[in-house]
Amino acid sequence: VQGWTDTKVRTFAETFMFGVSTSAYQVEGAWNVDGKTESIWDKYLHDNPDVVADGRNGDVASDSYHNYERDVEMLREIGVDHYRFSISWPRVLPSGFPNEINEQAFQYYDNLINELLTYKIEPMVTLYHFDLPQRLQDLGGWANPLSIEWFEDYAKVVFDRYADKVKFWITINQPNSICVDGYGDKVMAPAVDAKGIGEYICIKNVLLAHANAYRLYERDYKKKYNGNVGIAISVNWASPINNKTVNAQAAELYRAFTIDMYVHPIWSTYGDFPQPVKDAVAKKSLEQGYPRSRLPSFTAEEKRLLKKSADFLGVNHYTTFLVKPAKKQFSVPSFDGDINVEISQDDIWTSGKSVWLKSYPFGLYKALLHINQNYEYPPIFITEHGWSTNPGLWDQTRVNVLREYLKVLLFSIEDGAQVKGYTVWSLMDNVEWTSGTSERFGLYEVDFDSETKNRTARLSALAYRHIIEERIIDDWTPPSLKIDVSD
Ligand code: GBH
Repeated sequence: VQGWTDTKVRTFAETFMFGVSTSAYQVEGAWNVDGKTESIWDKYLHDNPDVVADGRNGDVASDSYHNYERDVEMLREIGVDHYRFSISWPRVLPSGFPNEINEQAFQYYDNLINELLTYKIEPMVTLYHFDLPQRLQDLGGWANPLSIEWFEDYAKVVFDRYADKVKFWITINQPNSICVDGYGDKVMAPAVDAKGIGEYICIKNVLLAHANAYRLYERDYKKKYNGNVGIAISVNWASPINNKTVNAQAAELYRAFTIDMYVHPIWSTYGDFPQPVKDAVAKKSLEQGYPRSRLPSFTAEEKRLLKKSADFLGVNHYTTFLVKPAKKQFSVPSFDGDINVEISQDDIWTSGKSVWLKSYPFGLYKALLHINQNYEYPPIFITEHGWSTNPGLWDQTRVNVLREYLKVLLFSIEDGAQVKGYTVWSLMDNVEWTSGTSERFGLYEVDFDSETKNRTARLSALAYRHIIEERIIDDWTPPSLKIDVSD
């Protein structure tokens, strides 16, 4: 673009899709209703109630299982083009396998999807958003290479049921959270914490599970239904803390481990993990006495399977980190030790309620530029972007942050980023994993103390509605917090 301060009015195209997102464990509740079995998150938080900041787990959550009509009413109030939600694997396949299909559970998703279609809201379905059936975890979860087949079989059941109605599919949400936080730490279920080993096994299997599901759709559904299948990847930005060469190199390596690790196997011209990641893990592994790299390799066939196994890249972008080489010692072995950097954030950036969440809108531009430069302008969907606050309806900071990032998104699109849509995390307050309900991400506030989990529009819901209607970013303020679906 010419400059960031020109007076040109930039608008989102009519075809640009605006939406909001949720995930099954975080909103559905009904954790053991109608034959649903435990997911790894049910098990983790049932067994360790103390790890949840405010003690509120996903047993009831926002109770969307019993509130789909109200949820769709909220979507109509905002006027979204699409709704991104996820299907709970242990709800529809209680054993984890398709030997037993839970018809009652599917009724819920039938109702939700039909209600969306009635109001011309495009369903965007995530097959896996962190809630593996515990029964499959007992068999090793994503560390077992058979998980690739388990996922394919589950995907087939869901594709069979909804391919005629759902045109946007996301196989897996954020492999880094699943694997680095779940297999190399206790931040996320299943809290395996097999540092330096578990992450990489999991990443390999999750990527192949994605690719297999993509190939399944391509082979058996694409011709007839013409839907799009992608994967959602955490693409936060990372800048050197200052322009010293060592810091620039550290930031580059950090991006290779956090972004390219997942994007490169699918979108690069030769597939496979990024070379700097392969080199770094191999070198450390040998130094540490392992006979081979702790990072497993892909066979030639697996690389072919992965290459171009997505119709679009789902980008989850929240924040930016500042990077420098580490002074401290990390555990040996570990993912952090393999990268060997320290990350921080600038104190002058506006802070969200979550400790890791600070606003640096230009980071979105840099992240999209990075994708374009390295992967030849893939079609992109922003599948998550959002902001956390305390409870309360007057969320002016969220409004400001969404507007600032959307302005930057317009610049990015003007400069060539192939962004087809944008999705706010989240439609409503929900269970923010181990933070419980202490961090609120919703455009709608949820009263978790009320029997019916009442939902009320925040200022940001109205501001977002205005953006969707006008397709521009301005300083509009609503006369009141009243929202009416009929006008
Ligand atoms: C997304 O993750 C998730 O997809 C979504 O379910 C979630 O509700 C939303 O964002 C808001 O968090 O160790 O300090 O980094 C965003 C990435 C990864 C950020 C895990 C928080 C743990 C805290 N998240 N991370 S920290």
